[in-house]
Amino acid sequence: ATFGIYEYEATYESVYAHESPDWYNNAKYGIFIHWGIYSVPGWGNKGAKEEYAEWYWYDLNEGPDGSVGTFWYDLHTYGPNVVYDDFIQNFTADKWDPKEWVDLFADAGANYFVQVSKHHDGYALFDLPDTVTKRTSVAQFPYRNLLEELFHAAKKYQPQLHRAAYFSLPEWFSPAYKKYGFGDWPGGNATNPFNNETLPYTGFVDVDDYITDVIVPEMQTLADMGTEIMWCDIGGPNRTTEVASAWFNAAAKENRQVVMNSRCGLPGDFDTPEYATYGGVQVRKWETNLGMDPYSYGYNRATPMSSYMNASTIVTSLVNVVSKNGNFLLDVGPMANGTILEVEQNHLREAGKWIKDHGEAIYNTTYWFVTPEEGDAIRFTKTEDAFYILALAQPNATITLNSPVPWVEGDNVTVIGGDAAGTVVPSHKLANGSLVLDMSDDVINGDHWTWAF
Ligand code: FUL
Repeated sequence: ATFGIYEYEATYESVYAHESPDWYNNAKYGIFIHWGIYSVPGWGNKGAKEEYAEWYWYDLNEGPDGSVGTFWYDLHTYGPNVVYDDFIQNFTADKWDPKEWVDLFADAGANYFVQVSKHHDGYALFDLPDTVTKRTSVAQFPYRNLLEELFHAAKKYQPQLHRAAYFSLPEWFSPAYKKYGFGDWPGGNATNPFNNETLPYTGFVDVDDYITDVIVPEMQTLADMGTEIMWCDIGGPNRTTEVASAWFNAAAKENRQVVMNSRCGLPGDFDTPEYATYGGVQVRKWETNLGMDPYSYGYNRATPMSSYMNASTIVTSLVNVVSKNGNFLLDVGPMANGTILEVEQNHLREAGKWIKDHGEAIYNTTYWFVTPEEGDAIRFTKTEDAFYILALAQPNATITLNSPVPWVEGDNVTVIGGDAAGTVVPSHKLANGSLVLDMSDDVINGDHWTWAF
């Protein structure tokens, strides 16, 4: 018999039938990158109200009474004559080496990255026809196709390292978006917030319809550039059924599998809790996303270096998320010149050593149907041949597992990773079915952050 490729149709039901592919389910760990004009001022208030630094333009437009204080910060730092779009010329990328970035992602143990290709400020980091927008890093500073350069550099690590783009459907201040504006999004007001002077937009072009003439061609361009995840943001008005069905079909013909998140205006293939995780296993695939900065994706100069997520938290967060069927998408906020903070690089590399050393218990695993009680510092993963026990804190002389585990008399429990790798751990079941593991000092002291068996 011959089997044809399933052809997706431009309907909700058909696109909903698509599922996250194995490469994505198995990848577990990705690096998110928020880099754009907002990286130039790079600031979100710490104190009164913390804010994502990539929301600078929005917060600035909230004016003197805004909840974040960006208006005042901006006025004191740049004076009344500088407006958001003036930052474009300082978006230089002059120290940027995309090869260094992908080396870092590979050292971190990540299997994919998601680069912001266009955030809510409407500044695209890839090339688009003049009829769609001139608000791009190709038509303006730094006059480079940043997304393409990064995708190209990542070829060094293919097929391991998958390449993807984040894409905001709404653009706060695009005049064309205004008619679709919803909630309290300001939409279409390019005014100097200090004197209310109306300013020319930088690069938005006149189009008949924002969705048809801007969003659809932009998403298609990302698909053509080979994004493996359509990592949309915000959703809202869209023509995603058309774009996604054509994209799924085209990718399948090239023997590629692609995946779409839950923010393209449709349910998509996986959920995207933000700075949050679930308490237990979610059968539907999910991916948490959060910054190494405690509350910003974009670079925030107000964040003390000591607040960035350290290697131990990276590792334990990854283990926790993976045990519940999630992926971990961890964000870095590069500076406008294209450098990633040393503190972020160091912590990513340090965590990467542990992650690779214990990769057997992380990558290509799936979840066990129970998550131990919260507070119980134990997590499980499994493959077809093995069951993994991960202790999120240094074990005592014995570990008693009160959750059901697939252990039968004679099964071997051995240490994965660390100095005691390969050590067999004596194990027995109690009358009530709990599994007991006896830890030697070598095992207890043989690892750090998370102990894997
Ligand atoms: C949110 C955005 O508003 C944030 O700035 C960030 O991009 C996050 C991943 O998604 O909805």
